[in-house]
Amino acid sequence: MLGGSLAAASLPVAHALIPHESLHGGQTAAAQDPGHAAANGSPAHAGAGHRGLVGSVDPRVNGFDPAKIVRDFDYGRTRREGGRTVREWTLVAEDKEIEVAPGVKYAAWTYNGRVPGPTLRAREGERLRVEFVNGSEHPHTVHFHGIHRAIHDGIPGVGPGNIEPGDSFTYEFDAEPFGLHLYHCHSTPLADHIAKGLYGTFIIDPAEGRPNADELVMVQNGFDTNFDRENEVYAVNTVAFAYEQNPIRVKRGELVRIYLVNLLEFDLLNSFHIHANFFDRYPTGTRLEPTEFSDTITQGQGQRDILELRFPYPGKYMFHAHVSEFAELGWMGFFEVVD
Ligand SMILES: [Cu+2]
Repeated sequence: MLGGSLAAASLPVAHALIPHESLHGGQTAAAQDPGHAAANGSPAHAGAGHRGLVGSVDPRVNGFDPAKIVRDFDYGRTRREGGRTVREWTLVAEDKEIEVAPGVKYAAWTYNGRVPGPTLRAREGERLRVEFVNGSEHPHTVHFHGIHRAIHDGIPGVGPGNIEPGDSFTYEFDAEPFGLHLYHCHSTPLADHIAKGLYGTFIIDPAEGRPNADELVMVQNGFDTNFDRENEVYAVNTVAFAYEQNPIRVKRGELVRIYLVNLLEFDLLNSFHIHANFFDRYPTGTRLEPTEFSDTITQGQGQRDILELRFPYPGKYMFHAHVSEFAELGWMGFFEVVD
């Protein structure tokens, strides 16, 4: 009873330690006044007082919902060819304005109308075909991480190179190695083509599979809303504070597997910290044995890890970037652990 009331009391305290006045105050000060923001060092801190939670991002406006993206795996279409499974997807590049925090619009470039793009999921050893259709106003590619031939590497100047607006190309390769990978546009300037939103998670399951779990995809990203090559908004799965407003519900005692990918541009490092718990870490997901048991990990750009954990107690548990500035600017959320 005492423990329960202490735990309950600690939540608002922990919450208050993470100020988020700037984004919740509506349009970021930085977006409207870059000079002022720069003078204050930490852009969106400038100007806005704590006005509390103002609105939320309507998923219908964006056409995608972080609450769904977190458990949305795209297995594509399969067929058998020569005794082998061939898995196919279509990715369409599309220019699209999205809302990354309440009132903060961003002129994104997307795969299939969403940021991050669909989480493509295959099994080790399959043949994969990805038809890329460029419906954007700009040349783009799709560069997959994995092992494949140069002409299917999706970079300018090799193989088909840049795919021009209106053109298409089908990338084809085998699903190897198993693990947690990513795909992104590789046109230049590279940082811009990635930061605009052309990226997604690419999972190759080991042939023997992994133990059953409640599986979650978390793509750490950010948005440079005033074109100063720094991010003003940070998130997992694009919408700042999405999982603070709408916590991720998980079951007590159940194995939770997080596919954590860092697709942040302009900042060298990102990090993930879970409160009141620890996880097993599988770097790049390419081995079946964890290498670390921790509550905080750091990832460079393009780095990713599979994290596995169970929550022993019910309640609300925070997770966030342990880069505190990122947490304050949107990269934080909660797990709601239920019986
Ligand atoms: Cu591009």
